[in-house]
Amino acid sequence: MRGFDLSGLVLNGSGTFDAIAARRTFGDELLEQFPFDVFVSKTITAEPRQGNPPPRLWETPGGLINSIGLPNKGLDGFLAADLPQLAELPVPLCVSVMGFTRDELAKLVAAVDQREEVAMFELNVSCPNVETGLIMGADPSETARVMERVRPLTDKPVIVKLTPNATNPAEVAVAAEGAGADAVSLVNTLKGMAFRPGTSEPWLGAGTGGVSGPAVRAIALQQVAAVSKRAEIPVIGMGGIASGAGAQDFLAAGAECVAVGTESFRDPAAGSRIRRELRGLRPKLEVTYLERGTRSG
Ligand code: RRO
Repeated sequence: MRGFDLSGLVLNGSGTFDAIAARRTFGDELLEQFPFDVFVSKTITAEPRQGNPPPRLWETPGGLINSIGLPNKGLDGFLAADLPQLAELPVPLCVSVMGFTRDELAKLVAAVDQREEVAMFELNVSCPNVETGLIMGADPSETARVMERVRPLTDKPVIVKLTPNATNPAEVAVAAEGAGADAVSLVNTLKGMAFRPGTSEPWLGAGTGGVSGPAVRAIALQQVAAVSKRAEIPVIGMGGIASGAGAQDFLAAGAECVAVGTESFRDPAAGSRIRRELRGLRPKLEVTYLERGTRSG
Protein backbone atom coordinates (compact mmCIF):
# COMPACT_ATOMS: atom_id res chain seq x y z
CA MET A 1 0.00 0.00 0.00
CA ARG A 2 1.58 3.30 -1.21
CA GLY A 3 4.85 3.07 0.76
CA PHE A 4 3.29 1.33 3.75
CA ASP A 5 3.33 -2.41 4.41
CA LEU A 6 0.26 -3.63 6.28
CA SER A 7 1.22 -7.32 6.31
CA GLY A 8 0.24 -9.07 9.52
CA LEU A 9 -0.44 -5.85 11.44
CA VAL A 10 -3.13 -5.43 14.10
CA LEU A 11 -5.05 -2.14 13.91
CA ASN A 12 -7.99 -0.89 15.97
CA GLY A 13 -11.44 -0.55 14.48
CA SER A 14 -12.26 3.16 14.23
CA GLY A 15 -14.22 4.41 17.24
CA THR A 16 -13.57 1.37 19.42
CA PHE A 17 -10.51 2.58 21.34
CA ASP A 18 -10.29 6.12 22.73
CA ALA A 19 -6.50 6.57 22.87
CA ILE A 20 -6.80 10.01 24.51
CA ALA A 21 -8.97 8.67 27.36
CA ALA A 22 -6.73 5.58 27.65
CA ARG A 23 -3.67 7.82 28.03
CA ARG A 24 -5.43 9.71 30.83
CA THR A 25 -6.23 6.40 32.56
CA PHE A 26 -3.01 4.44 31.97
CA GLY A 27 -0.49 7.29 31.55
CA ASP A 28 2.77 6.63 29.71
CA GLU A 29 2.33 2.89 30.21
CA LEU A 30 -0.08 3.10 27.28
CA LEU A 31 2.69 4.44 25.06
CA GLU A 32 5.13 1.75 26.21
CA GLN A 33 2.64 -1.06 25.58
CA PHE A 34 0.46 0.37 22.85
CA PRO A 35 -1.95 -2.38 21.75
CA PHE A 36 -2.05 -1.61 18.01
CA ASP A 37 0.46 -1.25 15.13
CA VAL A 38 -1.47 1.64 13.56
CA PHE A 39 -3.99 3.84 15.38
CA VAL A 40 -7.23 4.68 13.53
CA SER A 41 -9.05 7.74 14.93
CA LYS A 42 -12.79 7.95 15.60
CA THR A 43 -14.37 9.25 12.40
CA ILE A 44 -14.46 13.03 12.11
CA THR A 45 -16.68 15.35 10.08
CA ALA A 46 -16.09 18.93 8.91
CA GLU A 47 -18.53 20.40 11.46
CA PRO A 48 -18.88 19.42 15.14
CA ARG A 49 -21.63 16.89 15.93
CA GLN A 50 -23.43 15.99 19.15
CA GLY A 51 -24.17 12.40 18.11
CA ASN A 52 -27.39 10.44 18.56
CA PRO A 53 -29.78 10.68 21.53
CA PRO A 54 -29.26 8.08 24.32
CA PRO A 55 -29.41 5.19 24.91
CA ARG A 56 -26.60 4.52 22.46
CA LEU A 57 -25.59 0.95 23.34
CA TRP A 58 -27.30 -2.42 23.71
CA GLU A 59 -25.63 -5.72 24.55
CA THR A 60 -26.90 -8.54 22.34
CA PRO A 61 -25.90 -12.24 22.49
CA GLY A 62 -22.29 -12.37 21.29
CA GLY A 63 -22.18 -8.70 20.48
CA LEU A 64 -23.04 -5.08 20.85
CA ILE A 65 -25.38 -2.72 19.03
CA ASN A 66 -24.19 0.89 18.89
CA SER A 67 -25.93 4.00 17.77
CA ILE A 68 -23.32 6.61 18.61
CA GLY A 69 -24.06 8.86 15.64
CA LEU A 70 -20.61 10.26 14.93
CA PRO A 71 -20.15 12.75 17.79
CA ASN A 72 -16.93 14.68 17.20
CA LYS A 73 -15.35 18.10 17.56
CA GLY A 74 -15.35 18.81 13.83
CA LEU A 75 -12.27 19.63 11.75
CA ASP A 76 -11.06 22.66 13.72
CA GLY A 77 -11.62 21.00 17.09
CA PHE A 78 -9.87 17.84 15.94
CA LEU A 79 -6.83 19.70 14.62
CA ALA A 80 -6.53 21.89 17.72
CA ALA A 81 -7.41 19.49 20.53
CA ASP A 82 -7.11 15.85 19.43
CA LEU A 83 -4.41 15.71 16.78
CA PRO A 84 -1.56 16.94 19.03
CA GLN A 85 -2.42 14.18 21.53
CA LEU A 86 -2.83 11.46 18.90
CA ALA A 87 0.50 12.50 17.38
CA GLU A 88 2.21 11.41 20.63
CA LEU A 89 1.18 7.79 20.10
CA PRO A 90 4.11 5.53 19.20
CA VAL A 91 2.49 4.22 15.98
CA PRO A 92 1.40 5.72 12.63
CA LEU A 93 -1.87 7.64 12.77
CA CYS A 94 -4.77 6.99 10.39
CA VAL A 95 -7.47 9.67 10.46
CA SER A 96 -10.97 8.42 9.71
CA VAL A 97 -13.09 10.95 7.80
CA MET A 98 -16.67 11.19 6.63
CA GLY A 99 -18.59 13.84 4.71
CA PHE A 100 -22.28 14.46 4.18
CA THR A 101 -21.41 15.70 0.70
CA ARG A 102 -18.38 15.13 -1.51
CA ASP A 103 -17.45 18.82 -1.12
CA GLU A 104 -17.46 18.56 2.64
CA LEU A 105 -15.30 15.45 2.52
CA ALA A 106 -12.89 17.11 0.10
CA LYS A 107 -12.48 20.08 2.46
CA LEU A 108 -11.74 17.72 5.33
CA VAL A 109 -9.20 15.62 3.44
CA ALA A 110 -7.41 18.68 2.00
CA ALA A 111 -7.01 20.21 5.47
CA VAL A 112 -5.93 17.03 7.27
CA ASP A 113 -3.53 16.20 4.42
CA GLN A 114 -1.45 19.25 5.39
CA ARG A 115 -0.54 17.65 8.73
CA GLU A 116 2.58 15.53 8.65
CA GLU A 117 1.53 13.78 11.89
CA VAL A 118 -1.11 12.02 9.81
CA ALA A 119 0.19 8.91 8.01
CA MET A 120 -2.97 7.85 6.17
CA PHE A 121 -6.72 8.25 5.79
CA GLU A 122 -9.68 6.00 6.34
CA LEU A 123 -12.66 7.07 4.25
CA ASN A 124 -15.71 6.00 6.23
CA VAL A 125 -18.46 5.47 3.68
CA SER A 126 -20.24 2.95 5.88
CA CYS A 127 -21.59 4.47 9.12
CA PRO A 128 -24.91 2.68 9.76
CA ASN A 129 -26.11 5.43 12.07
CA VAL A 130 -26.00 8.33 9.62
CA GLU A 131 -27.94 7.65 6.43
CA THR A 132 -25.72 9.61 4.04
CA GLY A 133 -22.58 7.72 5.04
CA LEU A 134 -24.15 4.39 4.38
CA ILE A 135 -25.69 5.46 1.07
CA MET A 136 -22.26 6.49 -0.25
CA GLY A 137 -20.73 3.14 0.57
CA ALA A 138 -23.67 0.92 -0.38
CA ASP A 139 -23.45 1.88 -4.04
CA PRO A 140 -20.34 1.10 -6.13
CA SER A 141 -20.66 4.13 -8.43
CA GLU A 142 -21.24 6.52 -5.52
CA THR A 143 -18.19 5.08 -3.72
CA ALA A 144 -16.14 5.58 -6.89
CA ARG A 145 -17.28 9.21 -7.16
CA VAL A 146 -16.30 9.89 -3.54
CA MET A 147 -12.89 8.28 -3.98
CA GLU A 148 -12.27 10.07 -7.30
CA ARG A 149 -12.96 13.36 -5.57
CA VAL A 150 -10.56 12.65 -2.72
CA ARG A 151 -7.72 11.02 -4.68
CA PRO A 152 -6.17 14.18 -6.17
CA LEU A 153 -6.16 15.86 -2.75
CA THR A 154 -3.66 13.62 -0.99
CA ASP A 155 -0.62 11.45 -1.63
CA LYS A 156 -1.16 9.69 1.69
CA PRO A 157 -2.64 6.17 1.55
CA VAL A 158 -6.45 6.09 1.55
CA ILE A 159 -8.29 3.09 3.02
CA VAL A 160 -11.99 2.84 2.13
CA LYS A 161 -14.07 1.37 4.97
CA LEU A 162 -16.78 -0.81 3.49
CA THR A 163 -20.24 -1.61 4.78
CA PRO A 164 -21.57 -5.16 5.15
CA ASN A 165 -25.01 -3.65 4.45
CA ALA A 166 -24.36 -3.42 0.70
CA THR A 167 -25.89 -5.82 -1.82
CA ASN A 168 -22.43 -6.76 -3.07
CA PRO A 169 -19.46 -5.48 -1.00
CA ALA A 170 -16.98 -6.91 -3.55
CA GLU A 171 -18.44 -4.65 -6.25
CA VAL A 172 -18.01 -1.66 -3.95
CA ALA A 173 -14.40 -2.70 -3.24
CA VAL A 174 -13.62 -3.00 -6.95
CA ALA A 175 -15.15 0.45 -7.54
CA ALA A 176 -13.04 1.95 -4.73
CA GLU A 177 -9.91 0.31 -6.14
CA GLY A 178 -10.67 1.58 -9.65
CA ALA A 179 -10.99 5.11 -8.30
CA GLY A 180 -7.59 4.99 -6.59
CA ALA A 181 -8.12 3.54 -3.10
CA ASP A 182 -4.94 2.04 -1.61
CA ALA A 183 -6.74 -0.51 0.56
CA VAL A 184 -10.21 -1.44 1.75
CA SER A 185 -11.29 -2.40 5.25
CA LEU A 186 -14.35 -4.38 6.27
CA VAL A 187 -16.70 -4.92 7.93
CA ASN A 188 -18.27 -1.88 9.52
CA THR A 189 -21.30 -2.83 11.64
CA LEU A 190 -24.43 -4.59 10.42
CA LYS A 191 -27.70 -2.74 10.82
CA GLY A 192 -29.66 -4.01 13.81
CA MET A 193 -32.15 -3.09 16.52
CA ALA A 194 -33.40 -4.08 19.95
CA PHE A 195 -36.60 -3.40 21.92
CA ARG A 196 -36.86 -2.04 25.43
CA PRO A 197 -37.62 -5.25 27.37
CA GLY A 198 -41.34 -5.93 27.68
CA THR A 199 -42.32 -3.03 25.41
CA SER A 200 -42.76 -2.34 21.72
CA GLU A 201 -40.43 0.66 21.98
CA PRO A 202 -36.99 0.54 20.33
CA TRP A 203 -34.22 0.64 22.97
CA LEU A 204 -31.77 2.83 21.07
CA GLY A 205 -32.48 6.54 20.99
CA ALA A 206 -32.10 6.60 17.22
CA GLY A 207 -34.24 3.47 16.79
CA THR A 208 -31.60 1.34 15.07
CA GLY A 209 -27.85 0.82 15.35
CA GLY A 210 -24.91 -1.25 14.14
CA VAL A 211 -24.15 -4.79 15.37
CA SER A 212 -20.53 -5.79 16.08
CA GLY A 213 -18.67 -8.49 18.03
CA PRO A 214 -18.42 -12.29 17.66
CA ALA A 215 -22.07 -12.39 16.48
CA VAL A 216 -20.98 -10.92 13.11
CA ARG A 217 -17.72 -12.84 12.64
CA ALA A 218 -18.95 -15.51 10.21
CA ILE A 219 -20.59 -12.86 8.03
CA ALA A 220 -17.47 -10.69 8.10
CA LEU A 221 -15.25 -13.63 7.16
CA GLN A 222 -17.37 -14.47 4.12
CA GLN A 223 -17.36 -10.84 2.99
CA VAL A 224 -13.59 -10.51 3.48
CA ALA A 225 -13.09 -13.69 1.42
CA ALA A 226 -15.40 -12.41 -1.34
CA VAL A 227 -13.70 -8.99 -1.44
CA SER A 228 -10.19 -10.51 -1.33
CA LYS A 229 -10.96 -12.64 -4.37
CA ARG A 230 -11.94 -9.61 -6.44
CA ALA A 231 -9.68 -6.78 -5.18
CA GLU A 232 -5.98 -6.47 -5.91
CA ILE A 233 -5.39 -3.87 -3.18
CA PRO A 234 -4.83 -5.00 0.43
CA VAL A 235 -7.86 -5.93 2.52
CA ILE A 236 -8.01 -5.11 6.24
CA GLY A 237 -10.28 -7.69 7.88
CA MET A 238 -12.38 -7.10 10.96
CA GLY A 239 -15.61 -8.24 12.56
CA GLY A 240 -15.73 -9.91 15.95
CA ILE A 241 -12.04 -10.79 16.22
CA ALA A 242 -11.36 -11.74 19.85
CA SER A 243 -8.31 -14.04 19.60
CA GLY A 244 -5.25 -14.78 17.48
CA ALA A 245 -7.06 -17.79 16.00
CA GLY A 246 -9.94 -15.54 15.01
CA ALA A 247 -7.50 -13.08 13.41
CA GLN A 248 -5.77 -15.92 11.57
CA ASP A 249 -9.08 -16.92 9.97
CA PHE A 250 -9.30 -13.44 8.41
CA LEU A 251 -5.76 -13.80 7.02
CA ALA A 252 -6.72 -17.21 5.64
CA ALA A 253 -9.71 -15.55 3.95
CA GLY A 254 -7.29 -13.24 2.16
CA ALA A 255 -6.93 -10.22 4.47
CA GLU A 256 -3.47 -8.67 4.60
CA CYS A 257 -3.97 -7.58 8.20
CA VAL A 258 -6.72 -7.31 10.81
CA ALA A 259 -8.41 -4.82 13.11
CA VAL A 260 -9.80 -5.41 16.60
CA GLY A 261 -12.90 -3.49 17.67
CA THR A 262 -15.56 -4.62 20.12
CA GLU A 263 -13.16 -6.87 22.09
CA SER A 264 -11.23 -3.74 23.17
CA PHE A 265 -14.29 -2.55 25.13
CA ARG A 266 -14.06 -5.71 27.25
CA ASP A 267 -10.27 -5.58 27.54
CA PRO A 268 -8.35 -2.47 26.45
CA ALA A 269 -5.20 -4.60 26.05
CA ALA A 270 -6.96 -7.07 23.71
CA GLY A 271 -5.02 -5.74 20.69
CA SER A 272 -1.67 -6.72 22.30
CA ARG A 273 -2.92 -10.17 23.26
CA ILE A 274 -4.38 -10.85 19.82
CA ARG A 275 -1.16 -9.63 18.14
CA ARG A 276 0.92 -11.92 20.39
CA GLU A 277 -1.36 -14.88 19.73
CA LEU A 278 -1.44 -14.20 16.00
CA ARG A 279 2.35 -13.95 15.73
CA GLY A 280 2.63 -17.29 17.53
CA LEU A 281 0.25 -18.86 15.03
CA ARG A 282 1.28 -17.22 11.77
CA PRO A 283 4.20 -19.53 10.86
CA LYS A 284 1.68 -22.39 10.90
CA LEU A 285 -0.39 -20.71 8.22
CA GLU A 286 1.24 -22.34 5.23
CA VAL A 287 -1.39 -22.17 2.52
CA THR A 288 -3.97 -19.42 2.47
CA TYR A 289 -7.37 -19.59 0.88
CA LEU A 290 -6.11 -17.33 -1.91
CA GLU A 291 -2.95 -19.30 -2.56
CA ARG A 292 -5.08 -22.38 -3.16
CA GLY A 293 -6.03 -20.69 -6.43
CA THR A 294 -9.43 -19.25 -5.61
CA ARG A 295 -8.69 -15.73 -6.83
CA SER A 296 -11.03 -15.26 -9.76
CA GLY A 297 -9.61 -12.42 -11.63
O1 RRO B 1 -20.60 6.79 15.31
C1 RRO B 1 -21.25 5.76 15.02
O2 RRO B 1 -22.42 5.58 15.39
C2 RRO B 1 -20.67 4.69 14.18
C3 RRO B 1 -19.86 4.90 13.08
BR1 RRO B 1 -19.29 6.59 12.55
C4 RRO B 1 -19.46 3.80 12.28
O3 RRO B 1 -18.76 3.92 11.25
N1 RRO B 1 -19.87 2.57 12.66
C5 RRO B 1 -20.66 2.36 13.73
O4 RRO B 1 -21.01 1.21 14.03
N2 RRO B 1 -21.04 3.43 14.50
